[in-house]
Amino acid sequence: MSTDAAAPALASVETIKARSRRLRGTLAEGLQDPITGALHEDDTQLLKYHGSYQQDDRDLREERRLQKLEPAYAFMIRARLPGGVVTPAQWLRLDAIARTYAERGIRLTTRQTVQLHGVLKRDLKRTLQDINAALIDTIATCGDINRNVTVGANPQRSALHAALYAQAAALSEHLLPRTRAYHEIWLDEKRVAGSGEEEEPLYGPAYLPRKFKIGFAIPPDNDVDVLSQDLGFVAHVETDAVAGYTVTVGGGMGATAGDARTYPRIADALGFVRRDQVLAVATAVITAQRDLGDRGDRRQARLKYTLDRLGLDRLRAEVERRAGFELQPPRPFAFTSSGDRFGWTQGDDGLWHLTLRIVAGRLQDSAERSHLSGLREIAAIHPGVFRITPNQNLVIAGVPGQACAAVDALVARHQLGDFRHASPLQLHALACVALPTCGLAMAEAERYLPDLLRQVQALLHAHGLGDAPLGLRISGCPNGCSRPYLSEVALVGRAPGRYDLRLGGDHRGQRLNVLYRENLDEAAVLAALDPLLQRYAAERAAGERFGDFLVRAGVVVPAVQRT
Ligand code: SRM
Ligand code: SF4
Repeated sequence: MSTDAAAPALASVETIKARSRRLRGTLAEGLQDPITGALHEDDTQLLKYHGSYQQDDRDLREERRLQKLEPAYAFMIRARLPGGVVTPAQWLRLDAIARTYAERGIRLTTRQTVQLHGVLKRDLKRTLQDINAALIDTIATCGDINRNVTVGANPQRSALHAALYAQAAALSEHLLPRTRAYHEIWLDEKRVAGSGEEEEPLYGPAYLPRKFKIGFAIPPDNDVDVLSQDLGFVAHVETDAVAGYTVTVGGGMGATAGDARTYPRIADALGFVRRDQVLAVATAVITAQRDLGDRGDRRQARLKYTLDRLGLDRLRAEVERRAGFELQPPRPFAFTSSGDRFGWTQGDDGLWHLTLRIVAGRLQDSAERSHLSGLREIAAIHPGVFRITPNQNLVIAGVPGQACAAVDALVARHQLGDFRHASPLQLHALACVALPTCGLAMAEAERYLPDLLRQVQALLHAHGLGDAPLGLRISGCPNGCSRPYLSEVALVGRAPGRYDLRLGGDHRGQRLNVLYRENLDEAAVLAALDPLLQRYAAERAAGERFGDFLVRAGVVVPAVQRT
């Protein structure tokens, strides 16, 4: 057998990356083609590394097909905002850009950043230029590369948050690709000799085998769902300063329907590092995954599968060899919640922080509410920053005591204060974007969330559980963008109007839920929940959460729990 025949087949995306002249492809040419609203097929893969996806409006797909028109192509843009921090000046620019070029306002994501949807090809370059003019870029927010780095956003320990944010921002910079493709294509930087051949010392010419995600958690809060990240840093605090981090590896949510080789996975603790070792250990984990990850099968390419193939000890040895130091044993940590704290909190810096509930992260002006207008007015008077949470919510962070009343008045006027009336179920629910923009959606999620919550809330009321905290997450497909596999109750889309019902996650992000019933419509979901809620109301222990009760009562048997 020849060596070639024995080598694993390279996924076609690998070939596209390797031949792309460091992510350039023919993107610049394709942008100028006025005949189509789309880009060349290979370039749509490369575009992701520049922070954008080509999509089409799925509500219009069939109608346009019948009219023999090309799909209604438009682009989603994702910003790079480590830790979700945006200044008021930047917010005002993003708001103006969204109103000028995008549809459906601003979307806060589960990775603490903003997405714009519906940008037309002819406006794509100008939109990216305007975003960069706000001193925000979109580099590496998508694609097989390190993505937006998340940081716990709960505000009560502001000094600590500042330290972690600085560390995460530095790491995000350190992990950027070195190609100048982004600057040439979107920002008109001049091509120079060597353009297209830049060294990529960290990533190499074909970048990573698959996407890569990093999060920093500040116990006891686990709002970043740190155990769902490829690489996690759990902060250990001694005398009010970060002494170092327990490093976790191999988390991931994505699964493919019908492919049992794919699964959500909770990360394992790899070891403990000091603060000054973060860059080195991250580089070592990423290069290990670069060299040892599966490039022949994209469904097996995430770090979680590399880890399961190698085993934790071998991966640790690889990481230590590459980092040039030994990791200390992991230290114990405990989380109490993966949700946000709503309302005003005073930080240890004496300033005030207001966390607003933004349903499914969608900020829009409509007949009922004026979210964008309200945030514009707040940005105009706000001396602090905005902080997006990994639960799709928004913190107005760093408000001096004397300015709180003015912020409150604007929040009330523009109905940004839903959190004051919402039930725990409504406050903490997450939904991914799904239809009409997501090309992978099998069912509704964001658009269905309010309706679904009304139905489940009615069921809770019927059992006297109206105020019971219940974590519910819904995704339009098994990829799990709302991290549904960590939720007490999850709906995972399988087909229009049909969902797998999963139960028994905890509310701390430390236990995966379990498939309870497959492919249910709404009536069947509610019918399945009804007797379980009835039992919960009658049999729960004081303070016991629904997910924990289901496990204790033996309704579901969880596979893994990390404590
Ligand atoms: Fe995601 C793909 C939206 C967080 C797992 N995700 C997509 C795409 C880009 C669809 C596509 O590939 O064509 C979705 C675009 C929809 C749209 O119209 O905007 C999409 N993902 C989102 C967002 C916007 C969901 C949200 O409602 O907030 C989140 C944006 C994050 C960001 O700002 O960077 C988002 N995606 C996540 C998360 C949660 C997280 O990272 O904390 C996950 C699970 C964690 C993980 O990665 O394991 C996630 N998205 C996926 C996957 C499955 C990956 C896998 O290993 O199998 C895909 C599909 C893929 O990569 O092939 C995907
Ligand atoms: Fe799209 Fe599926 Fe992610 Fe939802 S979970 S945004 S449907 S890829």
